[in-house]
Amino acid sequence: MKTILITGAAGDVGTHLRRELAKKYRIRASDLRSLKKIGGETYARADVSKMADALRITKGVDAIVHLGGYSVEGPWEGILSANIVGCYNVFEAARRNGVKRIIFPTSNHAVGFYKRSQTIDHRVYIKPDSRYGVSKVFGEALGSLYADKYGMQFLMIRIGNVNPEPIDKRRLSIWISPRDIAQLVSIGIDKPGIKFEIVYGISRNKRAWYDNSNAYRLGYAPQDDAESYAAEVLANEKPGGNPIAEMYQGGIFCTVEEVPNPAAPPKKAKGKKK
Ligand code: 15L
Repeated sequence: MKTILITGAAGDVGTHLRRELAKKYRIRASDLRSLKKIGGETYARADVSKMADALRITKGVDAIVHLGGYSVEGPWEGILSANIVGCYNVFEAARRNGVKRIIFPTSNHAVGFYKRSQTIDHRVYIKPDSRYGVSKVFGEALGSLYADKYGMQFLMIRIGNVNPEPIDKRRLSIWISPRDIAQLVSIGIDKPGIKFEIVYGISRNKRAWYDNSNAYRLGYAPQDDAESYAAEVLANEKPGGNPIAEMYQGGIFCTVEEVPNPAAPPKKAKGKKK
């Protein structure tokens, strides 16, 4: 049985994956936070923004699923240390420890500024919609470097939204069920011959904005389709959303005002002309 390290294991996606993959792999679950163990997994507390921690937790594993870091937009300092320094430390620690396989859950937000009217595949130029999206692009680029230079093997999964059910109209296009994401991650761990591949982490959604043929080529056979929930989801959808968010695939991450942006200059007070 292979031993796999899951970083960021206490988060939603990590918890779904640990439950789905508990019987298939020996899991080392790592996080800054404590977590409730599932099955026979072991727990390793770590802050991957520290190289010493990254070196310790990556030792002796067959593959790494690197989920650790911010999973939404956040202040630059946090994104820099958790997602950029953390990602570098994990990939570099893996290299030094001789771990060849890395599954990197990147995000739809790496390409969030494509319009919803477009269908994009894994070869499009990146269009990040946030600092978070940029950090995912960094992970994709670093993986590409480590694959070409050091012969490491990467499956980059641009995840839509992992949830037991799709939660709104946008997610009808990008939803992925826990069992489908577990299947994609298993392909990343076990499929021979992977060098560097980008796929989209979505179920077989009728309303998908992605041409996911690269995932299908690697053997992905999703079992779920968000369409089964469409009637209920659309009945609950409130009309009159933000037009920018509605236009782009990344939704609200594409707007300036509605995502907190601590880096933005303070607004000037209105109406006080001298
Ligand atoms: C993501 O990348 C996030 O990790 C997740 O929390 C959701 O925001 C998701 O994208 C989404 O776009 O729905």
